[in-house]
Amino acid sequence: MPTTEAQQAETPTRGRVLVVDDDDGIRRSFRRSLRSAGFFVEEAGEGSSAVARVPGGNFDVILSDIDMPGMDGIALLRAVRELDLDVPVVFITGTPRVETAVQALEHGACRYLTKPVGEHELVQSIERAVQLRRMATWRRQALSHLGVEGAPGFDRAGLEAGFLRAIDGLWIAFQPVVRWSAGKLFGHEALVRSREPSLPNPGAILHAAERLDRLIELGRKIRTGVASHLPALPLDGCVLVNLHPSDLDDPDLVSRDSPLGAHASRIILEITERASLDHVSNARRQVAMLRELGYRIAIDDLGAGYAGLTSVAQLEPEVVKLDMSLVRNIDVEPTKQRLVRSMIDLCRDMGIEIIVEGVETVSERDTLVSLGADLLQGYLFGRPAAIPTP
Ligand code: G
Ligand code: MN
Repeated sequence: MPTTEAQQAETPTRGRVLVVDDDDGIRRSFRRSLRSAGFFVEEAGEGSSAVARVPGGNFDVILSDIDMPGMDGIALLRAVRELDLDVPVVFITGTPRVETAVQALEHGACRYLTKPVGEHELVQSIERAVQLRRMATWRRQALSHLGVEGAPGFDRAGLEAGFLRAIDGLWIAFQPVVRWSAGKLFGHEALVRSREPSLPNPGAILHAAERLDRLIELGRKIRTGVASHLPALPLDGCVLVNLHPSDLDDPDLVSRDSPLGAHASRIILEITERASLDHVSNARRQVAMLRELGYRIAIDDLGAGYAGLTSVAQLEPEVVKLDMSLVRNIDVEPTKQRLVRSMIDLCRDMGIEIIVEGVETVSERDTLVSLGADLLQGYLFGRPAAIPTP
């Protein structure tokens, strides 16, 4: 039974959704599905009145049609991004087109659904978008507390001890990247690992380093570790090394005498698209210096974050790495296929090499190859593993 406006206001909700569609019937049906799933729903029949509701509307997600008279969905998304950087926007369209899908991605839309959308798919997509919204808010709050001594639960001494043990037990795993058409190895990605149980994964180590203001030290330790393995890796293959944005502030990175300096022509430095480069004062200049030293630059995790393609425009990388979230189940998801194909075409036009990450099944691989992908990485080809020292 559909919930009324009054009931809506009383019941705790699973999230606040703004539904934008010029078709009354479709809007009504979305409203019905979402309300009975426990969401609070507000509606707008066109783009500009939707934008007017965003400030103060406290929406967790905006669900919008793309083709609407007046302000269309893409213009709506642009206007919304000026007001709120985080609110996820889910598009639904009856006429899917690659151009609009790419524009949607560029402006940070989080899903692109094709009509007709089943009730289950609709509710699930909105649920995921609400989770994204909450994670973004949570992350922002967490970041604003980082390193604040005396903040609840901040045990600096304990964290420091764990971090030192992690640094001591640090080791580097390597995962192959293959060039499928040639049946050859393209290179390896270096991935940091630790033996410290309190910091069990790279994310935890990096987070600890952030809180302790020791990112530079960690970055140097990782790069020294990578360099020590270079003699054991094939000379004609490249080595992909992940940077944290703050590594770009480290003078050691741009020094010819740094551990990787002598091997720069073999090294591709990955800069993640998940983190903002805004606070790195001179990212572009540092990247230009890295190029002068002979390094190539890759944008990592493309398609995973909100930043869209701005990092590609800012840094003009030689390589981009498509995030594995675009790969998972690509064999059965036509929307992902269209997006990945257009990203591949776009990169080819711009002369950028594209590596697709996280390929796990033969069927994902075959779909990717049929879409034009050639450089592939993932468990299907090899898990990250230790390289025996020579
Ligand atoms: O952010 P970045 O792309 O550098 O992270 C790569 C991470 O993904 C590594 O920690 C690696 O272990 C993991 N990884 C590599 N290949 C696969 C894969 O095929 N599937 C999954 N789920 N994870 C992978
Ligand atoms: Mn990476």
